[in-house]
Amino acid sequence: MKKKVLAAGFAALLILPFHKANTIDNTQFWMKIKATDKFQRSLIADMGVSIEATREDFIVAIGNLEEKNEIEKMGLLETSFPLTSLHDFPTEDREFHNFTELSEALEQMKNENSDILTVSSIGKTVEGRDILAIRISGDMNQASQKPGTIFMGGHHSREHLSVEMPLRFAQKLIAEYRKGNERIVNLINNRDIHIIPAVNPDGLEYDVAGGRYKYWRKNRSQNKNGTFGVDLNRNYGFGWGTGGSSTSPGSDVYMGPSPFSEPETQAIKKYVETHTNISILLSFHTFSELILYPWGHVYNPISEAKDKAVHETMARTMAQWNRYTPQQSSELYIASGDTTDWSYGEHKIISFTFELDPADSWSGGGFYPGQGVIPGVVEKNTEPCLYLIEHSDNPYRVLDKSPSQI
Ligand code: 0X9
Ligand code: ZN
Repeated sequence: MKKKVLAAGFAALLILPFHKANTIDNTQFWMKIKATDKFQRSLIADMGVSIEATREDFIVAIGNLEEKNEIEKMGLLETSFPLTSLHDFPTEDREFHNFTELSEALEQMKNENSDILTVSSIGKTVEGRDILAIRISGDMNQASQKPGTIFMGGHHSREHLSVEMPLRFAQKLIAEYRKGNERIVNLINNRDIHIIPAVNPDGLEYDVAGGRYKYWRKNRSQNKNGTFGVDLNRNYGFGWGTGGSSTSPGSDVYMGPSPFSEPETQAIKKYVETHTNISILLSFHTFSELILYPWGHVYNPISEAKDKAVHETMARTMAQWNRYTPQQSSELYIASGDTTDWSYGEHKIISFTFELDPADSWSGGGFYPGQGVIPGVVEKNTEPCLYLIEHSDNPYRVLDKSPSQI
C-alpha cells in the first residue's frame, strides 16, 4: 500500500510541473484596492488590471490571480473575491440581445426600412462572426455628402448595456421617423448616421454562453502563451502601449502584439477612414456614469484650445440630460490605445466615451444591472445622441452658438 502511494506521489511529481506549465488559471478576481488620486490609480492600471470604479480613497478593479497577488504584496488589497456566475442571461436578462438576436433585429430593421437604412458587415471577428454596421440616412446615394456621426458599443464583452444602447437608439430613431416626428425626419434627411452596436460579438457570445456570465472583457484571440483575448480598447494605434495597458497576454488590459493587431479594431479603423464625413464619434461602455473625452493616454489636456473647448462644452451639455459626470479620460486613470484617443488624435474627430449606468457595482449591479435598467438608460441618453448628430455639421458651433445647417 505504502509503495503504491509513494509511486503515485513520484508520478505526480513528474507530471505536475508539465501540468502546471500548461494550465492557465483563468479565474478573475474582484478587488477593492487602496488608491487616493489619479497617479495611484494609473499606477494600478499599469499593473494590468481593469479599473471599474473609482472612489476618493479606493478603486474597484478586476484582474487575474497573479495581479491580485502582486497588489496584495504591496499592501494595497482591501478585499477580493473570485468572480463566478451570479446571473443568467437567458432567463432574468432575456431582454438583452445575444449575437443571433442582434443579427435578427438588424435584419428585420433592414427589411422594413430599406428606404433609409442599410446593414452591412464591416469585417469578420477572430471567430468569423460579422461585425455589423447600421447606416441611416434619408438618401443613401447622397449619404457621404452629409455630416456623419458614428456610435459604437460592445468593445468589452461583459458590458452588454453598451450594445443595447446603440441598438435601441437606432430602433427609436426609425420608429420616430415612421411616426413623422419632424425633428427626426429632418435629422435623418440631412445626416449620415453610423451605428455599430457590437464591435466584439465573439466576446459577447462567450460572456453569456452556457447561461452564466463570465465577466469576460477582451476579444477571443488566441494568444501565444495559451491565454485568450486582447483588450480592444487598448489596441488602437494612437499612443499605443504608453501606459495603463499590459504586454502580458493573460491581463485583462492586454494591448495585443501590435497596434491594430485585431480584426475588430482593424474593421473599425477601415470603416472610420472610409467614411471621411464622420466628424463626431461616441463609444459606449459601462459602467460608472461618466462622459469622457481625450486625452486618455496622457494627463495633459488637448493642446488645441478650440478642440479642448468643444469637447468640454459638448460633454457638459450632454451631462445635463443624462446626469453623468463629464471629465477628461485620464482624470479617471491613464489608459493608452483606446478608441477615442485614436479617433481624435489621428483624425481630429470629436470623440467621447460614455460609461453608462450604473454608477457603481454595490447598489447598481455593475456590469450586470439587470434588464430593468435598459429603458431608462436609453431614454436619458437619447438627447445626447441627437445633440451629437445635430452638431455633426460643425461641432465648433457649440462655441459660438451659430445655427445648424439643417
Ligand atoms: O478602461 C477602459 O477601457 C474604459 N473603461 S471600462 O470600464 N469600460 O473598461 C475607459 C476608457 C477611458 N480611457 C482612459 N481612461 N484612457
Ligand atoms: Zn468598457
